[in-house]
Amino acid sequence: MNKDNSNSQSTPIFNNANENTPDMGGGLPIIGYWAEHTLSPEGVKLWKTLLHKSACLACAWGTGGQKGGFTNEEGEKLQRCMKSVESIAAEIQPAIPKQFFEQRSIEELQQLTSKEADRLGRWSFPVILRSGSSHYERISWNEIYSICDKAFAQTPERIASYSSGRSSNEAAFLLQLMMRTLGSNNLADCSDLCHAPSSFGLKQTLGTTTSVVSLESLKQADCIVLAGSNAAYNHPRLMNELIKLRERGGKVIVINPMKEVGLVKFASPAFIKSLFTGSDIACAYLQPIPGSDVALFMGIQKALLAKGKIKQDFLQAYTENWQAVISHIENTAWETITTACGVSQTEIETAANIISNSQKVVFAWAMGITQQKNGVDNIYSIVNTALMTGNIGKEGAGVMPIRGHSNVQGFGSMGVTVRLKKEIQQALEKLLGRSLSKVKGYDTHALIEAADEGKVDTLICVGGNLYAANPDSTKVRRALNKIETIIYLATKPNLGHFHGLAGKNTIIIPVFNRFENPHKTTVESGNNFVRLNDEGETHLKKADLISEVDFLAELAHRIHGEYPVNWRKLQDTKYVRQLIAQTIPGYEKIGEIDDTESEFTISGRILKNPKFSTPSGKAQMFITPLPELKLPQIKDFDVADSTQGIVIVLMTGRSYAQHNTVVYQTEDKYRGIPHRNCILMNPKDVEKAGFEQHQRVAVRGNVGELENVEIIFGDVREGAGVMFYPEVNVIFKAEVEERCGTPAFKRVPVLVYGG
Ligand SMILES: Nc1nc2c(c(=O)[nH]1)N[C@H]1C(S)=C(S)[C@@H](COP(=O)(O)OP(=O)(O)OC[C@H]3O[C@@H](n4cnc5c(=O)[nH]c(N)nc54)[C@H](O)[C@@H]3O)O[C@H]1N2
Ligand SMILES: Nc1nc2c(c(=O)[nH]1)N[C@H]1C(S)=C(S)[C@@H](COP(=O)(O)OP(=O)(O)OC[C@H]3O[C@@H](n4cnc5c(=O)[nH]c(N)nc54)[C@H](O)[C@@H]3O)O[C@H]1N2
Ligand code: SF4
Ligand SMILES: [Mo]
Repeated sequence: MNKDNSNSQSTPIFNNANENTPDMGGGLPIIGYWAEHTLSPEGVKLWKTLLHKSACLACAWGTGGQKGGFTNEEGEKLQRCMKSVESIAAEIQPAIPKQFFEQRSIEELQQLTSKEADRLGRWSFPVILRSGSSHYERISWNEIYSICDKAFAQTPERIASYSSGRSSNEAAFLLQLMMRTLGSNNLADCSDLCHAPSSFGLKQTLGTTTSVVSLESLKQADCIVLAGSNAAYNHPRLMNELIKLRERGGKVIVINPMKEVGLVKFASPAFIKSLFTGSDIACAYLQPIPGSDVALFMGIQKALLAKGKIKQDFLQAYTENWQAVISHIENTAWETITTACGVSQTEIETAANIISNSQKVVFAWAMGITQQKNGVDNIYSIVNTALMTGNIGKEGAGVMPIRGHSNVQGFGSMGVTVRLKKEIQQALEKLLGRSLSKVKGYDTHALIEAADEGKVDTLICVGGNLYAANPDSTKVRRALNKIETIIYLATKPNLGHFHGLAGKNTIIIPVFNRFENPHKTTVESGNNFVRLNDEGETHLKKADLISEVDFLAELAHRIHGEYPVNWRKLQDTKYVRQLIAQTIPGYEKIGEIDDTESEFTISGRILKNPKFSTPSGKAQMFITPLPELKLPQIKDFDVADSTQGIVIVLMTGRSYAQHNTVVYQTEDKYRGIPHRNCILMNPKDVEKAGFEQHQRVAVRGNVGELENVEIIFGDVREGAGVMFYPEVNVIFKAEVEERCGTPAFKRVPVLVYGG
């Protein structure tokens, strides 16, 4: 069925949505979900958690904290979305029964899907899988620590950590201090798979690593350019800001090869009118070729140049290298640009006009921009556009990476990164009374490579799912198996605990989550706001859980004794916060937060003036090379020449009801995708290949194949398709952004064929 949503003049039209795609994102199903969960037997626990003074677990938009579970930093109420409920519902599951692991062998556990693994319940006592054993078994804390004593006595370069951004700032700080004191810089983190190109690119250009826009500032914008983000799924409260912006006459430009229904029209439960009729979101919806955003932004710049809309005085006063960037644009022909991005000059000019007619533009982006081989160039091209239009360094404007996990940004701030800030390095060296190791640490990509080469003996994973989050699952499994000891700190089981097994000992340490910790903790939102989480308690009454801070401090004490700090004293998180205040730039106020309970915006992050923390104090502009986007041919996939099929580019990402590698529900309601083993394609491509909707096909990447995949039509541009991770990670080895190791998850060439 062709959908025509053009009842409002400015709303883009749907061309190829399938018969199951609803007319708008959000809407009554969300209320239904809330009601179903909050009125169910688990409802009491759920409400208790929603009202607990702690930040939402799910995404980095950030809600909750000291002002109460539903309030954002601007004091606005009713700021919890259904994704928040979804993540809490998973955490308040009962414990996995005590006998469970005696009855289920690891082979059986390996048959579980992501959803089934998550539904097993909460980890509630520590377990170990020993080499040669077929079952996980309970292990005592004494034995855990004695295995750790040996594991952490290896050469520092052979010890590594991986972390995911759900834990606290305090746990993150301890992790990096423990590792760096040891002499290891191997602090791989999920941000390596995520926004690393944003941090890298922003550092080079503006001398910062995070958003320069606060929520308060966003509320003053009159235009938002939203590139490579499906905020309707992954940052639902941002949708309220887009709705309010449209209501005050502002404009939204969406750049995304896939027309996401919620970015066209979104019904938000926060506004009664919107809930029933839906609110228009995009004024212009540009659908470039996956991986071609640099070309599109260069097109916007070229259109602005042609109209004399470049703010030359601003460039002259506050930036460097602008002349080279401008002459590069002038020397790039329109045809080259439009061929590279697959968007017409007229459409690009429309977007450029909207930008130049606006006073305060915020450029926001997520994974469609970063998970590319040229992710850093993408950031450069966005920053260039913002600078050329004078949209950095004033209120209501700027650049805004939309961060993922609820404390992923805090992990970076605390120094859990392979690109440590100079200021932190100096503060740590002062604390240690010696230099930090100069050996370059492994980011996530390098960690897998090193493990596969037998260069890693010990790995500690603070949350996350290293196995399923990475491309080429078979290789990751093999690589992890070459590590002697892996220690997973986790709240709930995931595929990694059953497939990402160490050669000798795999240990699972069950931890409290954010709203259960026996002490206060803090987290940092993507908008640079630090939240305080109250102590809480767990519903798992007979469980043997430990807090991440307690475990890491005890481990560090055993490794380092009292050097350079009294680690056990740090089990009182107040003292960790004092250390953070002394070490981490912008975090001074955390030293008083226990007394004041005042949450705060990190100093030096929000740019209200065009003064930059670069060596020269000016913003740096970089020439952005056009990406080379060649596609392999059918024969390159090692199939017979006569094979009937089509080569397309997959954008791999999230369905509506999953949180990263954890699947909550199998269908993706807003894209009309009925189950996980589907490929969403443009009907024209399906026809070209001689297939039909709902036909079952094989999808082959460069290292594997998924079979029996159902074709679903969608409004994605020709030549592109969508599939879901973690399942799809089995079939491809990704290209990598060499400057920061981020896999090109959004440009995966595959052959779709009869199988
Ligand atoms: N409910 C929920 N919330 C989440 C998460 C979750 O899994 N579930 N995960 C959290 C995390 S860690 C993250 S990083 C974020 C992820 O949030 P997002 O980045 O919004 O999520 P993705 O599904 O990876 O894809 C984003 C969009 O990029 C588009 N895209 C793909 N390729 C290109 C391209 O070449 N150019 C452009 N312009 N667009 C492209 C896709 O069509 C898709 O709409 O969400 C966070 N919040
Ligand atoms: N193909 C493809 N692959 C991708 C992506 C993509 O778009 N496409 N996106 C990438 C991105 S952006 C990211 S961020 C990564 C995500 O990668 P990860 O962050 O490694 O994975 P998650 O699935 O978020 O990890 C979930 C697990 O964290 C644990 N956990 C939850 N809360 C806590 C807690 O409070 N403490 C502890 N210790 N553990 C906890 C639970 O055991 C849960 O099962 O995946 C990446 N992989
Ligand atoms: S937008 Fe993100 S932080 Fe806010 S309630 Fe929803 S999931 Fe939580
Ligand atoms: Mo992420």
